[in-house]
Amino acid sequence: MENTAFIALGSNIGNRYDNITSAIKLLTSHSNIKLVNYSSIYETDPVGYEDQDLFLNMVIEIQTVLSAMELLDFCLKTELDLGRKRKIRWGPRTIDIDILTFNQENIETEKLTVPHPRMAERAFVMVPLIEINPNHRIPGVDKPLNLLLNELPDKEGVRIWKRKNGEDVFEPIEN
Ligand code: A4P
Ligand code: MG
Repeated sequence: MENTAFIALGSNIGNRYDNITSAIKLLTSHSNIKLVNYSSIYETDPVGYEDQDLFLNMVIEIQTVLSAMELLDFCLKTELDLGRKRKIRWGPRTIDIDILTFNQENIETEKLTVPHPRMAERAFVMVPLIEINPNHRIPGVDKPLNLLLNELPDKEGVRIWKRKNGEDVFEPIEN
């Protein structure tokens, strides 16, 4: 699987933990997507629009033979699968799946922008990303991730919710 992608997951409607872990299960059920690393789950204050519930956010690292566009399509399909499942009860926005980086590529099409244009401004992305790969490079951004995070105003709004390694261990997929 020659391509490495970092993917951000977020949910603030319904059973957030269920939405996030179901998304990971669905994504990695694809025979051409392999989960190689995942962060803890963080509970985060909403950014952008205020009047909504707290999010759960995390970042996963995958390897894939899919192209970036094929990966996006599968992410969108997964969003739809999960959104549809809960549409009646919870409304359509149960899960957000964003491709943060795809190898070290810069991609700019109508459907896909990689690296994700807002990732470096968002503590809810940077904190879990740094947890799994502190040396990760965002193409086009020279600063190390921890220096970027230091400059962000909303980092207090990101709190550990379920630790990857600790008493509160969780397994997003069963092997
Ligand atoms: N698209 C383009 N580039 C990408 C990419 N790199 N990854 C296109 C994924 N999709 C990408 O996405 C709309 C379209 O973006 C897709 O059809 C795809 O072709 P969307 O997820 O339906 O729309 P959106 O959620 O309004 O946009 P986006 O950019 O995902 O939203 P944001 O900016 O990520 O904001 N606060 C907290 N604490 N935690 C959160 O997770 N999330 C948001 C969503 C706001 N505030 C938040 C959080
Ligand atoms: Mg999105």
